[in-house]
Amino acid sequence: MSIKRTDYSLYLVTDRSLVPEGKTFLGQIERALEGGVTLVQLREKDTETGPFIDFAFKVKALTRKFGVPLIINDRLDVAQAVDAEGVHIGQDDMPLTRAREILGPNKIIGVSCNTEQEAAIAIRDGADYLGIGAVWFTSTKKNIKKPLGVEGVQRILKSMEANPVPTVAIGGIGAKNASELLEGSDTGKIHIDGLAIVSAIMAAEDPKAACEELLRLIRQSLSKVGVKANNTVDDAIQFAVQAAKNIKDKTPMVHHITNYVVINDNANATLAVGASPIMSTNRQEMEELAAVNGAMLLNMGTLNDVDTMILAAQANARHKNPVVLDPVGCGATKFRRETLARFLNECNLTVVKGNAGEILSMAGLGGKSRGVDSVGNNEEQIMVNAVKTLAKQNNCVIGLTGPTDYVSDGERVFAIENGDALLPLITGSGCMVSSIVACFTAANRDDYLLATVAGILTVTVASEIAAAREYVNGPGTFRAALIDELHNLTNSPELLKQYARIR
Ligand code: 3NM
Ligand code: MG
Repeated sequence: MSIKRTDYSLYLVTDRSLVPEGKTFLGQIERALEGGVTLVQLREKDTETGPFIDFAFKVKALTRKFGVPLIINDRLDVAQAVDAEGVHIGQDDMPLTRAREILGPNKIIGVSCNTEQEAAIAIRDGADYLGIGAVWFTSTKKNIKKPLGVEGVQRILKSMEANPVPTVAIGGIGAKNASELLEGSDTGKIHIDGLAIVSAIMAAEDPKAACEELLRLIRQSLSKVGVKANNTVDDAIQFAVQAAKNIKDKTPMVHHITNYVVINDNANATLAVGASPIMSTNRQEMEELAAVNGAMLLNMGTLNDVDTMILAAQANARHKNPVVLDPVGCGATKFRRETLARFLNECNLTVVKGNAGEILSMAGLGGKSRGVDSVGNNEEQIMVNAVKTLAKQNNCVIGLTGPTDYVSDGERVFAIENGDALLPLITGSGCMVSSIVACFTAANRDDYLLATVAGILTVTVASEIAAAREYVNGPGTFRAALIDELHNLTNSPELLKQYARIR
C-alpha cells in the first residue's frame, strides 16, 4: 500500500491519437493539469520503449510541478525508468503479485476490473485502487463486449463493501453523465472515488476548461454521496497549499523570543518558508516591532526575561498579530509552571504548540514533562480530549506533536500522521514546528486552526522528504536536509497533497 495519499477525483488517461489538430500531446496534458486533474496515467500502446521513456520523463516533470502522481499503463520497466508513482495493469498484463514484488510497497498499483470476481482477486492481492469499466461503449477502446452501466458499477461496489479500496470508473465518461454515474452507483456504504477519462479531456479543444467543469461536477456529486468527513480533510490540505503560497507572497515578519539552543535553526527555518525572522529580546523595541504586520513566537526553552516576553505578547495582541507559544518543558519546574500560567492568563495567545508531555502536563494529566523530551501516554483518546479541552479553556488553538500530531480549536480536531523518525533526534525540531506555525498564522489570519495544521503538516512532510534523501544517514545530515526541504516544499506546496496523511 502506498504511504502517500492519492486523490482519485479526476484521473486523466492519455491517448496521443486523440489530440486535436494544431495541439501537442504534451500541451494537452499540461492544460489538463492546469484544469486540476488529480492523477495522470500515461497510456502508450504503440510507442517504442526509448521514445516512451523520453516522453514519460517530460510528463513526469509536468506532474511533479503540479504535485500529481504519474501512473504508467502496463509497462513496469518504463515506470521504473522514470521513477513514476505507480503502474496501472489490465487483466492480461503482468500479475499484480509479481508487479508488487518488483515495485515494492510504496508504489501505487491499479488494476482494471470488469467483474466482482476480478475485483475480489485484485483486492486480495493488494491493489491500491481499481479501475472499474467499461461503464459505457466508447470509441477509445474498441473491444468492449458488454458495458457495465451504472448498475454494473454499483454491483461491483456492493461486492467490495466488506473490503473496500479506492475505485475509479472508466469508459465513455464525460460531463454529460458524470453526476449520474457518481451518484447512481453509490451503494449507501461506498461510492466510486473518481472518474478516469480519456477522450473527453484528450480530444478537447480546451482541456483546462473541460477539466474544471468535470471537477466541479465530481466535487458536487462526491459531496452529495457523503464524503463530508473527507471534505474537511481535503479543505485543510487545500488550505495548507494556499497558505504556503501566502507566506511567500507576503513575507511576513515573525518576531521570535526563543531559546538560545534553537535560535539559529528557528531563524533559518523561518527564512526557508519565506517569512522574515527577527530575534530581538530587547524590551525597548518590543512596541515598535509589534506594530509591524506579522506574528510573534514565544518559546519557553530558556526563560530569561519573562516580563519582556509578556510585554511583547501583549503589544502584538493589541496590534492584532497572532501570538504562538511553545511551552517548552512547562511541567519541569515550579518556575515554568508559574510562568506558563502567566502567559495563559496575561497574554491573548493564538496558538499553544507543545509536545505530548508538555500539553498533557498543561492539561493536568500526569504528563510529567522532564526537560524537553516528550513523555506521556500515547492513547489517542487522551490526546484528543486534552487538545480539545485546553483549546476551549484557553480560547486558542492547541497543537500537540508526537508520532501523531493533534490540533484543535475546541470544536474541530485534526490528526496528522506525517513525520519521520529522525525528527525527534534533532534538538529543537518541535521548536522549529512552532516557528513555522507562527509563519503560517502570520500570513493566514482567516483560520488559525487550519494555519496551525498547515504549519505542522509542512514540517512533518518536509521531514519525510528530507529523510528520503540518499545522503541523509543520521541526525546531522538530516538537520541540513530538513531546512532545504522546507524551502523546496514551500516553493512547490502542491506536493503536500501527495504526502498529507490527515484525519
Ligand atoms: N479502459 P473514454 S475503457 C482505457 O474498460 C480504457 O478498462 C477501459 O476512454 C476499461 O474516456 C477505456 O474516451 C477507454 O471513453 C475510456
Ligand atoms: Mg493494459
